[in-house]
Amino acid sequence: MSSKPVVLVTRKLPDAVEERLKRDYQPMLNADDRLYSDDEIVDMAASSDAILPCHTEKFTAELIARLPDNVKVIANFSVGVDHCDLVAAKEKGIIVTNTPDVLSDATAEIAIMLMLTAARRASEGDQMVRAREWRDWSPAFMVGSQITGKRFGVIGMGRVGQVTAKRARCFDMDIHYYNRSRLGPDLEAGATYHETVEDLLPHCDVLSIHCPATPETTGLLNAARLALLPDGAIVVNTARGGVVDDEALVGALKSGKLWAAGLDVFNGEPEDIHPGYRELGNVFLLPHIGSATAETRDAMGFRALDNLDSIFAGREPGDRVA
Ligand code: 8YV
Repeated sequence: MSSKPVVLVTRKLPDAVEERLKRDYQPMLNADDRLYSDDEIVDMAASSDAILPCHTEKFTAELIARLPDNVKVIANFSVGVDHCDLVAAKEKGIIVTNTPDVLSDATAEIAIMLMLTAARRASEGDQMVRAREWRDWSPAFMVGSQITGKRFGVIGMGRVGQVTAKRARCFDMDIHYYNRSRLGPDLEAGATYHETVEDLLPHCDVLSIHCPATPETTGLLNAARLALLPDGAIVVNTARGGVVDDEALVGALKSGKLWAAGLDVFNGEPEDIHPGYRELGNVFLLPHIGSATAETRDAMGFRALDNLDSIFAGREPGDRVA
């Protein structure tokens, strides 16, 4: 019987996922959950048939070129694949997969939470109570912006965008969206399609970003586009920081053009995010936890393993992206 494939697992994964890995593969686990350097990845890859990474490991063209030929697969534990140079992987004959679908509900929960926290001044309120600065109450105290019945705009109506729009409908919100292609009537579910981002923006009391980070979407939400939003709009980002021009967003939050923003993802995360965000009261900030629920983490791991199982059984994986 041939020996089980060796899988380099770059981060600590949920127990149930690691159990399945131990049952079906020879995993190289990262019990301490330490961030590996490129050199360490290359060293450990010398004896690996596959790598199971997270978005924390950047598979640049340079790193991919350094991987030994025995590495046949990069089975990501993530839906986003902007941390992988897919062209370089394809050229080297490495199969790349991701984990779509399974994190849509969890990410939609965070997007709705960010919308509400931004609208209702949760950062300021929480800070005030913790700092013992809450001294009074009046009808004018901590007045927020109500979202019920307002317009909810989505850039990128893929799986996460669709679930988030569905949840927003519970607040009687009117859904508008931009997507590279228009959805069929079933998936659109009454939402209004706009052919360009510029057409969409004037219709967004809340704008929620759900498109992938690609060269085309880098800096998409820039000063010119922010100016097209209605005054007092709210921006929510659970996709990738790269879609936003930080200087422009900070400027719009400072000037009062925007009411607030709720952000889970950042350029330069985790440590090197735009300093303006930390100083503003009208932003609610989270540390990239869109998919961080126990249920979803298990499902992401199992989905990555389903892809590996298919590949090592000689079948096409369900979620191949390169
Ligand atoms: C994950 C994400 O936590 O899957 C993605 O693309 O952004 C996150 O929800 C992370 O990427 C896991 O590697």
